[in-house]
Amino acid sequence: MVEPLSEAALAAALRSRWLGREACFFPEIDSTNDWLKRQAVLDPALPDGMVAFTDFQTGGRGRLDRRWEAPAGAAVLCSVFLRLHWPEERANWLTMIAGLAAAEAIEAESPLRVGLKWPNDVVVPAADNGWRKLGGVLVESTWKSGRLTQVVVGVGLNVNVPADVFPRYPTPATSLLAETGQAANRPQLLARLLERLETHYEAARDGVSPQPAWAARLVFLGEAVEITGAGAAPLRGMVAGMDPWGNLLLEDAAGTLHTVAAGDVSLRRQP
Ligand code: BT5
Repeated sequence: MVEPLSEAALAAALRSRWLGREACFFPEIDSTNDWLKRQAVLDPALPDGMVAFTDFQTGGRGRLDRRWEAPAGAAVLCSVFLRLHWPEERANWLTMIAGLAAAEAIEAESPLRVGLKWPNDVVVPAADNGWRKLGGVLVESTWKSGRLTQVVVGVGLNVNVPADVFPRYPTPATSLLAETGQAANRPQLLARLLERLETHYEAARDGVSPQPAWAARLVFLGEAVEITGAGAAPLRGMVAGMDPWGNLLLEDAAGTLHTVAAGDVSLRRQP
C-alpha cells in the first residue's frame, strides 16, 4: 500500500522504544540534517533520538557538500539526533550502523538483497556485475575534548522513484520501485529503519562493534579498485577488508596494506 508520509503514519508503524518517538515531518525543508543541527543549537534539551523527516529537500546534502537529489514524495529522507559520549575511534560506527539499519529495513520491506559500499553507500547488485546506489548515509558530529558528544545521522533512500529520473552519477542510482517494480510503503520503511537503528545503536553504545555485520555486506571485497579523495593521488589496489574502526584495507601491487580513512571507491576495470 502506498501511504503518504506523516507523523501519524510513522507513529502508527513504529515499534521502537525511544528512537523516533519524537519526530517532526516537513512537506519541504532545506535538509533534515541541517534542521536538526539548528534545533540542537536552539534547544539544549533537544530529545535524544529526535527524528526529522520530509517529502522534499531543497538543499539535500551528501559528503563534501555534494548534492543529494530526490523528487518530491518518493523517497525516505530522514535524520536522527543522538547524544553520546564516545571515543573518537568509534566515529565511523555511526555510519556503519545507519547503513546496516537501512539494509535491514529494505530487506524487511522488499525482496532485495542489499550490500554496503564503503564508506556510506547502500547498494544493490546490477545485471552488469556492478552495483547501483539505492541510498546514502551522512553523519555529522560534534566533538568535545576528543569525545563525540552529539551526532546527526542522515539517511536518504530512493523508494518510489522512477528509474529514469536520476541523472548519470558516478555510481548509477536506482530505487526500490525500479528494482522490484512495486511501490513500497514509505512510513513502514522509515519505521523499520528507525527500529533497526535503535537496536544497532544500543549495541554499539554497549561497546559491541557493528564491524562484523557491516563487513559481511561489504561490496568489492577482493576486487581491484581505485580510491579517489583519500590523498593527492588516487590509490589503487585490491580491497582486503575493513579494520574494526571502519577504515578500508587496501592491498597495493607490492603487497603493502594501506588503511584508508575516507574516499570514494570505484571498480578498476583496466589493470
Ligand atoms: C551520500 O553522500 O550518499 C549521503 C546522502 C545522505 C542524504 C541524506 S537525506 C537526509 C539527510 N539530509 C541531508 O541533507 N542529507 C541526508 P555521498 O556519498 O557524498 O554521495 C553523494 C553523491 O551521490 C552525489 O554527488 C551524486 O553523485 C549521488 N547522488 C545524489 N543524489 C542521489 C540519489 N538520490 N541516489 C543515488 N545517488 C545520488
